[in-house]
Amino acid sequence: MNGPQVLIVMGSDSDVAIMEEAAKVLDEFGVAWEMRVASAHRSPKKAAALASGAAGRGVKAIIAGAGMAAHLAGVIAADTVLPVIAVPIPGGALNGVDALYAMVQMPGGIPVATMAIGKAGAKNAGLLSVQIIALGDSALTAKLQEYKQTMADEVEAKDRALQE
Ligand code: RP5
Repeated sequence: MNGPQVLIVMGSDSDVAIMEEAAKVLDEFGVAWEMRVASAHRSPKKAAALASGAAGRGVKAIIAGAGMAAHLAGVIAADTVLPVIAVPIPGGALNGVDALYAMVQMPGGIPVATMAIGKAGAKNAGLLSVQIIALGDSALTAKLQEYKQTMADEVEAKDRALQE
């Protein structure tokens, strides 16, 4: 199947600048993705249709980013058995804390893996979806190991530079 392995959904096009951090990571690992806008509040039928149709299209994980009263990840999780990863978007009066609480406080039975607020969260959502796909892909697992080693090498280089 040549379709996307990761579906990135966001509540508004105003979320793109944050959510593209997830797409960058997926590009780095050669994982195909698709980015869509669908709102839990403004277009709930579209959000549900994207969720229920994802598995049949070969999608392995869904990343959902939203701000304010961020119900999108939960709404997506209600309509799929695929893993759903949530990214709280900063902004508004509470600067993402509202979205974090809405996403992380899912009732028992509907899990959503909630990341940090903002760009770090979007980047980690990309990485977590790569890790999920890598469970059945040894080449991707090797790339993840290389990625971690590169991070460790960078820290080591910085530490060495401080000793000079
Ligand atoms: C949420 O409301 C979106 O995810 C976005 O973060 C926030 C504001 O949306 P816009 O008014 O910019 O479209 O649904």
